[in-house]
Amino acid sequence: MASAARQTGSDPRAARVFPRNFLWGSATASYQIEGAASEDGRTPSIWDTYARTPGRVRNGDTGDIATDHYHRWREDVALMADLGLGAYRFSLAWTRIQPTGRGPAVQKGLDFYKRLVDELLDKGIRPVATLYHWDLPQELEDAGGWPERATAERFAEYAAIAADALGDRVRTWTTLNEPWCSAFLGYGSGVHAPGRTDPVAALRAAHHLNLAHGLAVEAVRERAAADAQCSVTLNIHHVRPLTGSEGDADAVRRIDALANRVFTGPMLQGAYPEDLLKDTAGLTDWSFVQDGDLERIHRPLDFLGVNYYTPTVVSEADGSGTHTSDGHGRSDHSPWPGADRVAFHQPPGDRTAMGWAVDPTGLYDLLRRLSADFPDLPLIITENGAAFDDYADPEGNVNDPDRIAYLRGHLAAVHQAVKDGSDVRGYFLWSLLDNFEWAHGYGKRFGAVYVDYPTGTRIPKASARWYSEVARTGVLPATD
Ligand code: GCO
Repeated sequence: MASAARQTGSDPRAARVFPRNFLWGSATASYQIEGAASEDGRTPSIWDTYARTPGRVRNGDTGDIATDHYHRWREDVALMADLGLGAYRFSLAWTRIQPTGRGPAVQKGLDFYKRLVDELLDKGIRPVATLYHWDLPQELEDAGGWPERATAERFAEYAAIAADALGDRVRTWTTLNEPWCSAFLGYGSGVHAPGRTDPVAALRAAHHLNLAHGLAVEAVRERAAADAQCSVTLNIHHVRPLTGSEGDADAVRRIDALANRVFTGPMLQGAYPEDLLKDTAGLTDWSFVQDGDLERIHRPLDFLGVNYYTPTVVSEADGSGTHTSDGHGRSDHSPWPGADRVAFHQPPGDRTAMGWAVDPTGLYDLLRRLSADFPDLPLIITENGAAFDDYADPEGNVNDPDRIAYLRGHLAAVHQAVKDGSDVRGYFLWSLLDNFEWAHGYGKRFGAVYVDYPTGTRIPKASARWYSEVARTGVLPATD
């Protein structure tokens, strides 16, 4: 916070007023909250399989029950309405809609999302639907998964089904959430489902996710309302060099290519970056990119969704080091194909329960850079937030001053970026509820609302009240 203020020259004692139509929301994802893993025809996704594999997820936790949102959705929408939120970002579970990843839809699955969306609309909350937040149908993984082109084709069919069913109600669509994680953590380091560790498979997966995105945009645009907005959400890494050396600058370039430009290149500019192709030439010739793919991937978008938690610090290395301090989990396999000579460093500053450094200047810099690189593309922060070791006190209150400080600092950075010219249209707090934090299971609490897992009881934390006030007024209050 102090450093954000220093860098941006803003006065933390002044109230900050956000633009009038700024969207205030919260976000979740299907596998992390729904539970009801085998209800109404839902079949396993790669995350069900992964979570049930011993040793993969802390404590053996699975999403079988999660926050039981599949049964408590009405209560959860009421919570959002109480908090005065204007928008809700959620994801559709592919295997609830198409259990095998192919063929006709299951009506009960579609009906669940129709009811949810109707309830949101009834309460004046804008639904923002993500088609894919990492829960690939297991049957499609068994057929080869994202490294195979056919998976992108199946995704386009699923997107068409979803848009046919919900396109009259949902006006804001996101194709993929953080395809970097799907490709490089799922197929490179293996710390996410499906847990494969093959650098070439990771690069192939990245391309087929790009293709899936382009095909899905096409499918949604053909079917949804004429004013429907299409987007993708990327966890753009804000990469900083450890020192001012040339070698460290090159490490930044490499990681920026693998983390960011591998997606923004084809999606927003219609080409893979030359330096990425060169850096990975020892692994693959990229011949899986077929004629016409880049045109299909490069589709006009209405906004770019940006997820930001912490910056990434890198330096040049001799290749003997480890990539494990990149904040993405421990593995003997790197999620950075062709970047063996890069070392990752813990950025300075306070840490969240994830061990991630709290640094709002990273968000400010990232927004400014995106605005410079893509001046005509509006931005929405589709995730930002922090895990802390929250607990309910004997009176049943959950006080989370660290989360309030985190949100305050990051919202100040967003405000400053807007003031300096970035076209940021909204902010979604991750997350509405404590939920299944992937390989960390239920051990990490990101919610504005506390979940008592044994009973499913929801308790809005102090940060939920604080955020509610910001959302209602559009004003980030002065610190004192
Ligand atoms: C993400 C993830 C969320 C995580 C959050 C905290 O999109 O990274 O979508 O599902 O829970 O980022 O790690």
